[in-house]
Amino acid sequence: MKIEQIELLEIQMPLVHFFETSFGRTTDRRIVLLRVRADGLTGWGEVTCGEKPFYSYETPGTAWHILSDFLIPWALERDWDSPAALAERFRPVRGHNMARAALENALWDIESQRQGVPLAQLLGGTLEEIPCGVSIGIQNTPEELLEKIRIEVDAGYQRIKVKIRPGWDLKILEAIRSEFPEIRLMADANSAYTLADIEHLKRLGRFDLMMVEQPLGWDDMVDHSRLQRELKTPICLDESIHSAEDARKAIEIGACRIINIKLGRVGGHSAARKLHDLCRAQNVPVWCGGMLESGIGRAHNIAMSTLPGFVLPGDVSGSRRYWSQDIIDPEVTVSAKGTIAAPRKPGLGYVPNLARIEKVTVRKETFENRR
Ligand code: OSB
Ligand code: MG
Repeated sequence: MKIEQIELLEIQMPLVHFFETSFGRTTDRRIVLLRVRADGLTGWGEVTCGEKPFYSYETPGTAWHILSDFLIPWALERDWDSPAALAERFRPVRGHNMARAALENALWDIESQRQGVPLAQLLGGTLEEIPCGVSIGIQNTPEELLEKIRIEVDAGYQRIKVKIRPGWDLKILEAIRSEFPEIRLMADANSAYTLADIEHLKRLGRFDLMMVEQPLGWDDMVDHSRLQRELKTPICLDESIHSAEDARKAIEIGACRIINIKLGRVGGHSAARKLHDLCRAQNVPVWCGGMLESGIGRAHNIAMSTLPGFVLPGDVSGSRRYWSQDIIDPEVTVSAKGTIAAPRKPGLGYVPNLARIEKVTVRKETFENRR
């Protein structure tokens, strides 16, 4: 694969509804996209970091720096046999997984077009449709949250995840369960608690939650393993898992029973597949997390979610929940039974809407191959 040109673009789009977690509220998104031209084909990737270094240390600014000063020059220095070979070249960089994922994933898009198969198939995906859940942020009032849950349950989504933090947890879950006794429900704390809250967290056991996501430190596994021994509710790790190696260690010490895989957080499709394979061999269920992606990142998530170990509904949901108009055609839609059909066309299976992208682009830089 000979890369001819790489373009970095920053787009800005307001969310249809604010999204609030234990670390803050997001109303407007800034997203770095990457367009790669190679072998006469065009591939797209998305950097899935937040605007602020709260979920992880990466931001649009750090990603732009790491990509333009390191990863892009390396990608242009020679030809590549596969996207995995490029990912291997990135090894000297410590961390910055979301930056490297964007570039590697764009090459996966190109490679699947080159082979004339859907990206899902190239990755080894087998599911023809993926089960979908939604992640619902902290709202201004409990009533507004119940209203939001009602809308998503009626739309057919297979499970509801709500964000929790101290002061927005037991009472909220109590209210949800009294109105929705039967739904598949889980809670995501985004590291809002410590081991000192152990008695409090044990009370989550009353709500028949599928899991509690990342209750303790964003970089911790040891305390999570202590907590899991005391907790009936399965723990799912998100922030703490950056590789298959991390997953192996977490499983070995009993820090979780479920893992949320995010393409950006683990550094791209090659690493995500390794992590998936490891969890599958160990019978640890995985599901695909979300980062309020635009259509490009969402399409990559859909392809990954067709791998056979993605047995639980993920956070990959319809475009309309985020954007008045997404940047791909068609937009991502969800069936009445809460599934997204895996596209059957070669590549991502969704077409980037260039006019729409142009309209929301605020910064652009082009890197040409001069070899
Ligand atoms: O912890 O899963 C998370 C969004 C931004 C940062 C972290 C998380 C989330 C979500 C949203 O839960 C999932 C989505 O709808 O994209
Ligand atoms: Mg999470």
